[in-house]
Amino acid sequence: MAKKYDFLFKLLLIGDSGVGKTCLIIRFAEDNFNSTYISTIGIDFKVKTIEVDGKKVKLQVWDTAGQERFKTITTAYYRGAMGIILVYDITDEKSFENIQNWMKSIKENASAGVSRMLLGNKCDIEAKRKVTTETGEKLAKDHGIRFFETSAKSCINVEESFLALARDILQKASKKPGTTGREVKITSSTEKKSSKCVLL
Ligand SMILES: Nc1nc2c(ncn2[C@@H]2O[C@H](COP(=O)(O)OP(=O)(O)OP(=O)(O)O)[C@@H](O)[C@H]2O)c(=O)[nH]1
Ligand SMILES: *[C@@H]1O[C@H](CO)[C@@H](O)[C@H](O)[C@H]1NC(C)=O
Ligand SMILES: *[C@@H]1O[C@H](CO)[C@@H](O)[C@H](O)[C@H]1NC(C)=O
Ligand SMILES: [Mg+2]
Repeated sequence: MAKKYDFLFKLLLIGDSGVGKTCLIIRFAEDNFNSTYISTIGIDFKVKTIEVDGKKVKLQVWDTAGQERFKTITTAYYRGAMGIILVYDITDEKSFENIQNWMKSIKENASAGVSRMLLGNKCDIEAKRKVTTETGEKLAKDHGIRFFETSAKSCINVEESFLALARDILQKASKKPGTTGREVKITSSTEKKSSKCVLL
């Protein structure tokens, strides 16, 4: 009987509509990309088990709709999140400016001590870049959080960023036992090994 996972972490992605939250989650969980844009309605989630420092960590990744009309539904999910990933689009200045509003939402609705991370997505379209890497880095530094530029399409820093956030949460959990979602499940089922990024 093998342990299925050692820890269960709930993560949440937020950010303006169209920045690529759903695509990042699909790239991470299924290693796939489809450029057909289907805007998320309300909330959805995917799971993936990864290995962090020798521990099996099951990530339950919640995908929120960026559209304003879903704000009431989506903010209700902030409280249960151990990690919140703020996403903007490097080709869309407005989505970057709005990060401060998403930060405010976290402050109002998430648990104190939630781990945050900032992602500048769509870094594959350098020609249309509006937000410099330095600008993104500076904002993250001001908030004392991690920063990555990612591409769900070209598979850049997707797995790396999720892993980094999971590691931060794991380290917090080890320091304060009993305060996060440690769960040990004894089952005999085996899970599919995570695939490496495949460009389609
Ligand atoms: N070039 C490029 N396009 C991307 C990338 N990620 C997402 N897109 C495109 O951006 C559009 C929006 O992506 P979604 O993942 O649906 O955006 P979202 O943030 O989930 O949007 P909402 O669900 O409305 O909040 C789609 O047409 C994607 O194909 C990327 O890394 N590079
Ligand atoms: C992409 O998604 C759309 C909508 O779900 C679907 O019709 C299309 O076949 C998909 N494309 C590929 C290449 O899978
Ligand atoms: C989020 O915070 C705002 C401001 O404090 C509050 O009005 C709203 O009810 C909160 N939403 C949830 C779902 O708790
Ligand atoms: Mg979406």
